[in-house]
Amino acid sequence: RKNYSTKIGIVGVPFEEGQGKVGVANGPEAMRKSNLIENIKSIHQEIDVHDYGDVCYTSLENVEVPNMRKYSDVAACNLQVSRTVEKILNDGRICLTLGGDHSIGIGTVDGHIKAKNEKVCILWVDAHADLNTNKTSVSGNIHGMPLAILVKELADYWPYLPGMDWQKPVLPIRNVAYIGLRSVDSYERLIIEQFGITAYGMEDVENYGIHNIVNMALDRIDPHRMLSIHLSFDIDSLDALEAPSTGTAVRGGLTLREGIHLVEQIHKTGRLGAMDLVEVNPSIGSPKDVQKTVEAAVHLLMAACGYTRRGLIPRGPDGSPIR
Ligand code: 4U7
Ligand code: MN
Ligand code: MN
Ligand code: MN
Repeated sequence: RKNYSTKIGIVGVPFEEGQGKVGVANGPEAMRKSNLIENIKSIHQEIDVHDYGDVCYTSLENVEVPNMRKYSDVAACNLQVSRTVEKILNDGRICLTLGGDHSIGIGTVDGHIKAKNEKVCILWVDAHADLNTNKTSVSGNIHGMPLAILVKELADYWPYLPGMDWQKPVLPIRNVAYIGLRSVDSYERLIIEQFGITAYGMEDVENYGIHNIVNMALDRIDPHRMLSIHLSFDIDSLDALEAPSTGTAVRGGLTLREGIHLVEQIHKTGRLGAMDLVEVNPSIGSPKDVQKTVEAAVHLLMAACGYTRRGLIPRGPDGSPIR
């Protein structure tokens, strides 16, 4: 039986130390100022949305790991992210996390895995694979590493990560699928091939269409249709024309229509557990660029809550449509 939860929890993570550009920490504020909460409330009457505010953290002692910039901030912030996501899910809500850069995916996925006793699959919608370790990364930016930190199969490729003992790499790589890839580093590609990770790039979207790609991804990562779905949506999966205000824009990406369709389709499974909307940077581009990008993000988040482009069907007290 499908469970279209009407209980939503929102948390902001104003965090930008996972990459080098200033401004992505203001993503949550930009989405809230664009009336995110009010828009979600207006989807239908039964929606019950609670805003848990922004995650705060205090950086502990300054630990360092080679080629991981701002490591101690990332470790400290993600502990709080994980705890908050776990709590929101345990409150019986779908958890929407507003980033922030994509390094916060470490905490959101970890919290989801803890709340659902590992019964989780991951849909990573991104232009990039975010699968570097500190040994393969050319940038040292941790927003390019979250999946490599989370998956079980890559645990041996990491040195000891101090201050991250709360995070166990228990995620099976077969429960992860990518959609939207078009900028993959050579060591990331090697890992994808070696482990046979389900990975659909833009050429696959062109060949099969977004609807089939989503079904193909779910067939692979959740064949029995019983796992809680974690949708980690990097706004740079969208074409740079539709989401220009992001730190690592890549042209030739998903249209907003394809992005919205994907999220609507995941909502319709009734198994969406948590969604991240990351990498919106209001300091990049013109005011029009920022507005475009933030509006795209808000629409994607609304689709996760059941907003459809067909419009609202008025329903009576028993939930049946009034004609
Ligand atoms: B994002 C990159 F080298 N792979 O590791 C890296 F191309 O969260 C980019 O997907 C990472 O935006 C992009 O720095 C991380 C680079
Ligand atoms: Mn990413
Ligand atoms: Mn990306
Ligand atoms: Mn990025």
